[in-house]
Amino acid sequence: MKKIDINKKLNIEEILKDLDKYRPKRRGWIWRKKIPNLKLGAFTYQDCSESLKNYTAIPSSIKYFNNIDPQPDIVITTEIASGRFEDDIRRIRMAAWHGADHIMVIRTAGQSHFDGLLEGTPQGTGGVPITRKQIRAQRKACDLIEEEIGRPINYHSYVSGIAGPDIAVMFAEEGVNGAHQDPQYNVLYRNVNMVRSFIDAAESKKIIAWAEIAQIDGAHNANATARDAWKVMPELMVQHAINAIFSYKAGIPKDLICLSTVPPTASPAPCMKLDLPYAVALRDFFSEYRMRAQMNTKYVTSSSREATVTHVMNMVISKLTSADIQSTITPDEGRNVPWHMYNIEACDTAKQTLVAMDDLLSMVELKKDGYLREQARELKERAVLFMEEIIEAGGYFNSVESGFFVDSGYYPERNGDGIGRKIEGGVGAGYVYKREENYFAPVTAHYGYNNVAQYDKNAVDNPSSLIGGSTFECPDKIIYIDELDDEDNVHVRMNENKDFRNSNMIKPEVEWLADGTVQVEIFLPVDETTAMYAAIEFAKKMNLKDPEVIHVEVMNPSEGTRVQLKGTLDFSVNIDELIIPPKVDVMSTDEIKEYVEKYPFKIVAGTLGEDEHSVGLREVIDIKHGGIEKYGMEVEYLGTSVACEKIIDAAIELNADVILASTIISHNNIHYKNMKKLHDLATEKGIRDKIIICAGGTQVTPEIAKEQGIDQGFGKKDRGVQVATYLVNRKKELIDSGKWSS
Ligand code: Z97
Repeated sequence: MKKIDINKKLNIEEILKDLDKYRPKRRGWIWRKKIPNLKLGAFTYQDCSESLKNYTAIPSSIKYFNNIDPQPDIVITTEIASGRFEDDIRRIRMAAWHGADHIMVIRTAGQSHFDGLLEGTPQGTGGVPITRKQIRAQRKACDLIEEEIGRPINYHSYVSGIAGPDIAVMFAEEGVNGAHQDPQYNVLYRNVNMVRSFIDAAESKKIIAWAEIAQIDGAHNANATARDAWKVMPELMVQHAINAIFSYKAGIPKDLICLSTVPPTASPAPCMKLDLPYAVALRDFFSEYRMRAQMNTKYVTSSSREATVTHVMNMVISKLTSADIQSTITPDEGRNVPWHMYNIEACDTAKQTLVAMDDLLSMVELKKDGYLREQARELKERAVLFMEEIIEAGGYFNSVESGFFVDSGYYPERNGDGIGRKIEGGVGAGYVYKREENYFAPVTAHYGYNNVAQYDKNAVDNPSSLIGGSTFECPDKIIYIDELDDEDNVHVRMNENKDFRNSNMIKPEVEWLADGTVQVEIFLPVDETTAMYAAIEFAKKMNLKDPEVIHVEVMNPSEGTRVQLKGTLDFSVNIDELIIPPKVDVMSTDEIKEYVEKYPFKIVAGTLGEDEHSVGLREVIDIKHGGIEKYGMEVEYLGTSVACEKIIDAAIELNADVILASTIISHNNIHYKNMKKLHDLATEKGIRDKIIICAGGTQVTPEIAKEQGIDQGFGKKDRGVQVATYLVNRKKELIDSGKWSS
């Protein structure tokens, strides 16, 4: 398989080629490798892991920290859910570059009710229907991307619903590394029959164990479903307990059993007082297991700002209680717009926040007594009480039938509004049969009674040896079915947008290549309702098709409202027709400083003639505005309206090697005249070849400046760094060419 060219787009056609023969490079979940005392740039990190080969650092790093990209030791998840797996592959690559190493593929709505495996690549809504082809293509892409970034990627989806065991088998065959598996999820939220769910779970968990898949449970769904999420904390612990011990007994090692923890509440509730004791109680109970920390999505709205704060607060808890996997849910949850940029933004939020708290636990300790511990103890006691009540009621099935779960009461109080399911009811009821006495499955990773000895006593521990290996041991036995649907398949979809694939034509995109979607942010000085309707009108006039408000926030009921809307554009841009001016490279702060230290600069500066406009020049000079002083260049500022003669005399007197003159006024072409005058005077006084003369101003360009005989001109967009870069390069040039002695 060809490696990815890091400077090129992923070639999806190439990934789809020969998929029938593709085998995943590895199986099993991989944790990050922690590197204590990791030195990066000016800093030493304690809770970071191996750095990436290729990455995109957060913006401040690119600008101020030499592009370092410390990777926390916690695995970072991103959820991929556009409905088209071919576009999600591109999103996986972007997310991986930003620090995600756990790619969770959301299944299409209600897939739990499909009673078998789907084939092909149907387009989904709210996720993709999980099929072998999609999984294989994405695992293949992950295999390539992980080489590119230099870190393993854990690929993940869901083993649930009626076809749970079938999916587990396919995941094991295809090298899937993580999976949600929790029969309680099926029972409570998908109304799958409970007996069937638990039997299926036993088989699925056995297979998950064989494939060394990390398992995440489903307790957090109670949190998201409950009316008041903080009231179901004891029940969440009970659900974790049931699935954790079940999984362990089915053979999954404890360090691959991950509790899906969610801080139950969010600000404006005093969330730390509720969420932290809960997290501590959970760690007390389940210290041998792993914690997958998901953010609170229950109280997420369409405000991306608010969601980000919740996410960050949740990560404080993750850090204080040492979570192992950090999820990154985004405003997508509140808006139902799973867009590339929000996936990536949330990965950056996680990375930035976790790195910010590096080594926090060496400075801060959770109190061993007082409110935190009392509260944690109280929660644990109520959880134990809940579990005892389940046993009293005759076990889990009876307690579900009695509506114990997701009740809105503050346990042990019950409001009688829990989710009740019938033992004999639900989807798939009545399809559980006792295995026959001679039942036999030639599968080593098989759960429960499997009458092998009658065939071969030596094969008892390895039943698949009787058929020369099952698909797990002999992947060549896997039957790969390609697209069966002529209309809904990846080739048809890619043909529809082929004009935008590796071409010079581009269109905006948020989820699918060339979907044309854009987001517009508008502030209108009116109330909420008026603003929403007015925003749609503005969007229509901007030629946006199907405009839709996705977020609205009142700034003040009378003064105005902020509206975010989305819409689509039905035109494209030809990038070959763009006129892009060549990029002027600027030097890094360190590079300039280093040079200035070796070759100091003495600069005289002022605004010329009768020009009183000093703001631009001051910005170029002053350290506070990022001006050239910050690089150690010494500047003698002569003030405003300085005569050309005076600047030249000052330069001679101070033995300066640079003159920076500002000339904003341009009537009568006075700026031309003054620049020329500077050059002429310097020549007259015999210093022209000893001095670099630069001028700046709104009407100044390098061409105009040079025409007047001076060295360089700077315009509106130039700042200190452009001027400093030029001065360093020019001085180097003069020294290298022997015109100046060093
Ligand atoms: C998370 N944001 O990170 P279906 N089994 C379990 C689940 O939790 C889920 C499914 C199956 C969430 C992920 C919600 N969880 C989204 C234990 C879904 C999926 O394909 O929707 O039928 O089942 O956990």
